[in-house]
Amino acid sequence: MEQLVRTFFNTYAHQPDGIWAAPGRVNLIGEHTDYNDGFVLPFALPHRTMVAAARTDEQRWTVHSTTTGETVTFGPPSLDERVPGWAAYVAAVVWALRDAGYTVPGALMALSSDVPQGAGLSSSAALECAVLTALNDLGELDIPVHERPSIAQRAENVYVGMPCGIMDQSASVLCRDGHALFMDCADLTSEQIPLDLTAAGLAILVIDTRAPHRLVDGEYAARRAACEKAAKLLRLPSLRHATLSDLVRVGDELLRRRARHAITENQRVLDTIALLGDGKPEEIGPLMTASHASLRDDFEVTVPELDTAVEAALAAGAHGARMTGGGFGGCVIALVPASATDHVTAAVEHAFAAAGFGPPATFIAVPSPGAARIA
Ligand code: GAF
Repeated sequence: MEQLVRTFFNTYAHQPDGIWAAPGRVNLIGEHTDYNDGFVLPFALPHRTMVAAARTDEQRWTVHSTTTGETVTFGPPSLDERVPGWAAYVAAVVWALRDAGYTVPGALMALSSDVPQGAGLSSSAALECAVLTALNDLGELDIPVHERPSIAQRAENVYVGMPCGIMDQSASVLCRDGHALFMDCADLTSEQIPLDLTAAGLAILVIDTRAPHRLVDGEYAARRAACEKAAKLLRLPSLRHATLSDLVRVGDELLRRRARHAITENQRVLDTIALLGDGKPEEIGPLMTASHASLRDDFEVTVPELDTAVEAALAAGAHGARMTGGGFGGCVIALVPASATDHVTAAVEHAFAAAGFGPPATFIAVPSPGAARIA
């Protein structure tokens, strides 16, 4: 934080009005369900994007990235003239706020982040939600908290052009310390689910495969389109309303598998919630592993690095393991006995070396708070 304030001062020659932060996330279960009006269960990571910001009287926004060292200035962002690169996410939020009818204050901003980028841990949503929270406070916009994820999602869908669902922005805004966020993406209602893994002698080990995202945008959009096509075929508003017995009416084998993932994954989220409610967190492991198998076989969004990490973690004693996030690279989460963390980590590292993959990065995920002003 001190470093960020120093950078802000060196860039703009005065102090920021405050510092805001918003986290990345892992998703415990409920993958590729958000845009099907389904259920998700993410929790926020301690990794976050911080924004030091000061209000100005002009309709201009200047933003400095401590990652790239660049400073970018833009006027009111328009869809015809996009701001390029990382600053597009900042411009996107300003655009979406203005589009939603808010009078957005001009601002000077400096950003820093420890959310790994391109790892499927929602670094884009962390950036969007940190900027949105800062602008809300600087401009005293009083945006109801439950409306903020949709504005950030619209920024990404329309301005950036990524057709993501609502999960990541919801996690970044709404998550609470020590809890996972159970959300129904059909009506956007949510419930905070206590997740005290330490008390249960468990840990969620995050394994960042560092596999480069392959074709992620096009493939993500293709999965979303396939789900929408399957729902349309079934004459349903979304796959949320489909059941396994409907699948015989989907003639196309590929669409059938895509739909089957969305249907079975929703049930796995509900089963996970039930087990957590019964105080049996270690028993969610098989549901996580089944989720991974479905994402691998039916939804086809895994890559060999993700499958290898899951298999190695399970073989080394994890209760369950699955890819988390959009897939095509990124991270695996493994539910492990806390005492077995080092053993599972070593086993995954060994399997990666044997397969000729570069070394993975690992850390323990601790359920952390959502977006807020921190100074
Ligand atoms: C990405 C998207 F941004 C989310 O909306 C969600 O669809 C996820 O992939 C898959 O569950 O993180």
